[in-house]
Amino acid sequence: MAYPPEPFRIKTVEPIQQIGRAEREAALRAAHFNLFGLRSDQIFIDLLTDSGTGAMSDRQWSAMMLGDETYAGATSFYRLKETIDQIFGFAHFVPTHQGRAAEHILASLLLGPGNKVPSNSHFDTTEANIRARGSQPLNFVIPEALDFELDHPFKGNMDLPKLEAFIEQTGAENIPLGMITITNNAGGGQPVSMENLRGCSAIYRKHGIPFFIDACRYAENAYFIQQREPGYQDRSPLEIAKEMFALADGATMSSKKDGLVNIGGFLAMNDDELFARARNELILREGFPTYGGLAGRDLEAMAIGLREGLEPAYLEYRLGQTAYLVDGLVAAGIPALQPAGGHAAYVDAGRMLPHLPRLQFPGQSLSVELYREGGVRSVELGSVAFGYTDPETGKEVHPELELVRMAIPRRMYTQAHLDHVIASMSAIGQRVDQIPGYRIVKAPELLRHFTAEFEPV
Ligand code: P70
Repeated sequence: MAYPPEPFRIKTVEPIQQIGRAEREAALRAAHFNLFGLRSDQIFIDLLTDSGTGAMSDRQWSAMMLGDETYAGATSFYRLKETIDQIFGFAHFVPTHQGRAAEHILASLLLGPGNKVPSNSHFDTTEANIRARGSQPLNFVIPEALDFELDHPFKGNMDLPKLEAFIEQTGAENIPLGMITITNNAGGGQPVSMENLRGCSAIYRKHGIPFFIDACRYAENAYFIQQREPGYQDRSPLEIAKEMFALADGATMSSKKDGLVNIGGFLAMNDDELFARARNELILREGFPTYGGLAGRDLEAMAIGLREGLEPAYLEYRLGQTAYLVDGLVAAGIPALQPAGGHAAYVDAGRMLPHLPRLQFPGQSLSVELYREGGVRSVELGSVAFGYTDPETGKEVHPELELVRMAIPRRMYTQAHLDHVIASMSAIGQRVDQIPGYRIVKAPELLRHFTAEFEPV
């Protein structure tokens, strides 16, 4: 496997440093063993998220100087509109300050108590926005997604027969919204094939269910399609993106991912009447429809970032870097999900720490240990982030996988940084049986991973 060199050189640098082991231990205690509670100057390499943490290009920074801060009708909006129209092709869109604001507006317009919303896998904020309306999120990713070593080109695919059976059983009238996440973040950043998107679209449309794509990492998904799906080798990521979105009725987007910006997102759709309501809701919650909670300069950065995120040389480097991290972990004997996804390496903490029961949160434990070992911040995506108390039985429900995710910010870290991450994980691999479990001391009801407090068992 060749890892292509960065298709850019570095013009601005931001110093980072590793604090000592005793200081890291104190930092962990002060943060109640929740890595969200750390200060960034306590972290050496921050792989908490690829969301809004990447480096902008010189072209983006210079475009920000052209930001038009007019309240209504800013030219920056129209420059963004040109980009979004070209890539996504929906009849309407509104900017939002980030992805969850788009999700919130969509959920508030379509969902009510007792409704169900299927997807391959909903991510945390989407799931929480659905639950917050009294509705139920459901995940129908293909069973191959759970097999960590299975080589499958599109582990993000929806299980179409299962989706179809679910709709027949539940009744389309109880499903006001159908979704799919590309790439599938909760399931390893794995792509969805065009064939699967087509099948999904056909099922939703047959039943008259509005089909919205959670598009955060759509460019990475498009590149995987080009590389892996027969018939797409000669199509550009832009052409593939257009084809994907033509299958849907709308999209929610966090541009903090494949839009290559530090803040921003949007909600796009075709339906005129729904859009009129979305616009009113936006004015109530976010701002006027030509800025939607963002500054004019943010719209400019997004207009350029969305285009840069689709450049083939960038995508080749980007996915190569993720593969480098995954290959390094696997070579060190760490159970990392294969094949590599788009934006992150995912480790099966349940398998790496088999002595810990799920209620001692092996994923939390491994992510704390990675910080302790190497000053590296990752995120737990297991029973803390996706576990919940069943409202009917009062019992704790665990997700299928107990994951730790190391997400790679875009255009930020080098191969040597990733070597440090691999070496830190590898060192933990030598002493797994000494690693303690954790218990939750305090947690809110929704999105508890962001603020929960823990202590070692
Ligand atoms: C991430 C962040 C955000 C996200 C997403 C998908 C598929 C919607 C959103 C919401 C969230 C996160 C998780 C752990 C630590 C820090 C941040 N994903 N759909 O890293 O978008 O954040 O803009 O409201 O992945 O995966 P937004």
